[in-house]
Amino acid sequence: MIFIDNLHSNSKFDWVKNMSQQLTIALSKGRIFDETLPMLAQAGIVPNENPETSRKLIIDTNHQDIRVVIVRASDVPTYVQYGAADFGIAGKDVLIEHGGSGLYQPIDLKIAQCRMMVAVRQGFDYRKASQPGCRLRIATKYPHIAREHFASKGVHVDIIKLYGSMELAPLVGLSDAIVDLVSTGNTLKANHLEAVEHIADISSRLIVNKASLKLKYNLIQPIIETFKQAVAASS
Ligand code: PRT
Ligand code: MG
Repeated sequence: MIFIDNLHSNSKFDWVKNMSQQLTIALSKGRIFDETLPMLAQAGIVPNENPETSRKLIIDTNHQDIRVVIVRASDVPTYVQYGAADFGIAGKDVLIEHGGSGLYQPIDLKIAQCRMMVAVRQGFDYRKASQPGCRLRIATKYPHIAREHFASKGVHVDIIKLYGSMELAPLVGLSDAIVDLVSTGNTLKANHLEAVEHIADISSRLIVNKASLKLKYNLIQPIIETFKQAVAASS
């Protein structure tokens, strides 16, 4: 409730309220929205609707000056970078691909955790196929991460950019391997694929527009503090 007190009683920052009172939070629906809700609640912010059941893209909250915009997970950094949202939450996978420019990333929220992996058809001889000097076809939604990974191993790759269902690519001969996120491993198993290489541990970060942080400091800083406390309490 620190946040609510600041919002209403910190007269020192009244000029900020007069200048631009609205705070816009960019979230993707699904796991990030679900895992962010408890942290927002600790900061005293409660969305009025559930994006899974509502078709609205702008969701009001219990504060008339705070709203949530629902965007694709990979679009969250773009909304925050251009200031269309003051802050948002995005996976490290998305942030690496985006480049993170213009974004302040104060906290690893440790939510939506998973691993970026290389996976192949069960029985495919990946060790042999990925010797330095070899050439592999990789299907992925993450061309930047995949390119960096194989460059560091000295393996030549042809990257095939996909937007979803990467698991299909090796099954129909589109690629030798995929670079994708793995959480339980059930999707790989159901499609007779296996993970053969770990690239990175992934979790979601709070991202803040740098100008918003300066101009709306008294609104945003207490939220950052509350999120930090929530992460510390859960780890
Ligand atoms: O789904 P959409 O195409 O709209 O976008 P998105 O996939 O980017 O969004 P969303 O909401 O699915 O994921 C948002 C963020 O959650 C990602 O950017 C990751 O940081 C994080 N995250 C955590 C995951 C997973 N776990 C995950 N398991 N994102 C995707 N997956 C997918 C994975 O791509 C694979 O298809 O789930 C499948 C594997 O799951 P398991 O449990 O079967 O291993
Ligand atoms: Mg998804």
